[in-house]
Amino acid sequence: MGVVNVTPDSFSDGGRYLQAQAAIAHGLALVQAGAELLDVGGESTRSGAAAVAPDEELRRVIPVIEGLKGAGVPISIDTSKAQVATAAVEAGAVLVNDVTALQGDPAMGETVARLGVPVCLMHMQGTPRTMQAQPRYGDVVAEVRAALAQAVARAKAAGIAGDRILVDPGIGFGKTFEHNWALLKHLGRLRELGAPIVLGTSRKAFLGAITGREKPEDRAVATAATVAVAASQGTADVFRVHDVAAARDAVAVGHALRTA
Ligand code: PMM
Repeated sequence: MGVVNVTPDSFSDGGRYLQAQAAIAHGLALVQAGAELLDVGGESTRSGAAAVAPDEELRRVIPVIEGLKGAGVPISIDTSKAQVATAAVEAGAVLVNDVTALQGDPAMGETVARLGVPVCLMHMQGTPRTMQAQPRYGDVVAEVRAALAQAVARAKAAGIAGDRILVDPGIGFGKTFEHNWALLKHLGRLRELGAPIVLGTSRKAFLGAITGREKPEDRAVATAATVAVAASQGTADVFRVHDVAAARDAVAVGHALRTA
């Protein structure tokens, strides 16, 4: 899954048209690099990030989804708003990636059920604004698994079919660096949930901490290492990454090791 962020901090100035064109070109380049799915998002979920109004989020993502729907790969919409999910699916998206696991918008569960598309339920402790203040767990793996089990139950109660649900441990979302490593090491314990697992380690701060690489764009090799490890363990089904070519090679390495 290649990441296409349409946020002001991802693409420098220029008009909205230029911004959409840049995002579309970037998405096409990710497909060229081997992405099998593109995740389009218009709201930054970075720690401390402010919320974006629905109208603004729509203005950012819809032209990009329309521009990418002929790219030959399915499009995912990274949003926690039912209104944005609806418009995105009408524009051509076929998966809703909700980092709040249906808790950000009370209408999201029923909306996804009505749209009939699959949904990725990600774990987060707190909200993007507060999540890194003091993440706390007794047993992080058990607690994330339990919270995701509840999220799956919530999704089913809203009418979403069980075979349309994916789960994600939410690396970096209300977790210390140690929590992230523990989740990566024991990711296989999420298999008990019976849902495909999405993993988003790409360029995140816990990789900067061990490599000394301060700039996120310098963390592609470290990201690929996490992808190779999870692929060798067979513990993730979808890798959400910015650097697709490196991640593909890492998947190939992990898979070869797993099947040797
Ligand atoms: N991470 C980010 C945004 N969306 N969605 C899922 N399912 N999993 C993630 O780990 C995830 C996500 C933050 O990363 P970005 O700001 O670099 O896109």
